[in-house]
Amino acid sequence: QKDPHYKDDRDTMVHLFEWKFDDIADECERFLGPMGYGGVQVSPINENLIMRNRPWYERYQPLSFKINTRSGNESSFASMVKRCNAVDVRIYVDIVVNHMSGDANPAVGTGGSTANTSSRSYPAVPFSFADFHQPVCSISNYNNATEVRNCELSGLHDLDQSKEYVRSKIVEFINRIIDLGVAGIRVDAAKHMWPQDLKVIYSRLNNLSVAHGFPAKSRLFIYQEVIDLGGEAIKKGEYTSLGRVIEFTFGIVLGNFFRGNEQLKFLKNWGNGWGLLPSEDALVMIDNHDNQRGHGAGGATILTYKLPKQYKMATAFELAHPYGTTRVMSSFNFTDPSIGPPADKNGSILSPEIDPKTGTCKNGWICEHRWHQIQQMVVFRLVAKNDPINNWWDNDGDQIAFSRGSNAFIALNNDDEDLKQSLVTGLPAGKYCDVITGQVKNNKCTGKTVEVGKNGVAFVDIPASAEDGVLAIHIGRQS
Ligand code: QV4
Ligand code: CA
Repeated sequence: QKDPHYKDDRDTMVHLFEWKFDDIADECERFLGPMGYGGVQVSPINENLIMRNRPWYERYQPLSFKINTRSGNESSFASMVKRCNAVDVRIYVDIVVNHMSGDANPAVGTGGSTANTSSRSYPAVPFSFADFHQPVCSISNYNNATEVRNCELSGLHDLDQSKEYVRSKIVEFINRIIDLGVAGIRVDAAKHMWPQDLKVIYSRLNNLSVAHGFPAKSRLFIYQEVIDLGGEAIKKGEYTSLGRVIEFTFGIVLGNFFRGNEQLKFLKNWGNGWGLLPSEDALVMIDNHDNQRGHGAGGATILTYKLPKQYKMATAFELAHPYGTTRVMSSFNFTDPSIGPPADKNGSILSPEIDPKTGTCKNGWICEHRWHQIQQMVVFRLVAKNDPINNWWDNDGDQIAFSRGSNAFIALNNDDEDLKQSLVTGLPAGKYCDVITGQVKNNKCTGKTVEVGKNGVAFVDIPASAEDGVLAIHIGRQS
């Protein structure tokens, strides 16, 4: 349950936050598949409460398990999963099963279902009063594990997963999407559910669909949202026997580093230790849909697309480092942290428009996953394979470099001084194209060419004023 089931030697998933299913399918075929991405996390797919002004977070207030949201319906979902699997890109669904909606009157869903929220009546499932934790209480003390799991998170009506009927409805929903060909789930608010209840639910899930191309007896990839920065009653380690856990410390610490608050040289032993989970238990990112806008944990240290140079450096480090299963965020532009995705007057989500020249997105979509530097680091990661970090170098300050075995080499400069150094790259002798400043086009490198000598040494030059403080070369891009 910790294996993302990437096809062949693919790597890294992207969260296409709030994208429509048809657009995701197109993106799998025209970009993610060809580029080497391993999978896509999609926003919650089951029917949610329609809220005034359509904030993004309405999708975390379920009204039923019907697949019907602003991203599409069950048939467009099924077709997306098929089309993405066909180009070797896996689909992961964000599952919201800790709770249903908060109070709303009237409560009408994206699939037309209604609910009487104050009496906990959700006829489209159906759930009723007895399926929710009682007595009703709200979470305020995170030092009390029972309160965190049995009370309401921000007024969201809290399902009781110890009840057989509740379990059966959750299992039925997840099994339905397994049979449609998904490879995994993000378990929203896992911290707010008892591990023993989740264990029972997970144990009843079907194997992945052989009809959709998964090897026999493959188990669903499970990664759980348990925010544990230390100091609370609930520990991330309580969930690692069940699946992976999203390691929130990762992006917070790296955000702090690449904002310049810590010297990069201290990243030499980054990974296990550092208060991070063991690598094989962790799913990591620089930012997510919550903490990029001040929800969840992390606050102002989180780096986002809004600080592009530092963000790309932190992402390059994430993808170059062997720790964890990596996820890349793909956002829409916002200033108001509540605002939903780009939409028309009727609230229908707009498709991202892609600039044919640059391959970047327009009309409100940021598409970090298409940024040249990020997309190229995804390739770097799959070329690096499982090779260890070798040839670590630092200037005793904010300049670092390391190789991944003899497949790939990266240098980062977060210093006020230029980086101009002969460094051991670990790579075979030859001419390499720096994938950050350019690419190989018609057999020519459009960016910096790096010459590695017979001894594996190359001259590395990253000016302090460079647009990107990164240089990255690997055996897949020689010129
Ligand atoms: C408000 C008040 C409450 C009051 C309630 C009563 O704040 O005090 O009890 O009204 O009516 C929205 C609003 C929130 C509102 C709530 C109910 O922001 O103010 O409560 O709706 O109407 C997302 C957003 C939340 C949003 C929620 C539901 O982040 O702001 O709440 O969706 O729309 C913790 C958890 C972690 C969680 C994180 C944000 O441990 O699990 O907080 N992260 C996940 C998701 C996240 C999502 C949820 C959980 C809930 O990643 O996106 O919350 O599904 O760290
Ligand atoms: Ca709960």
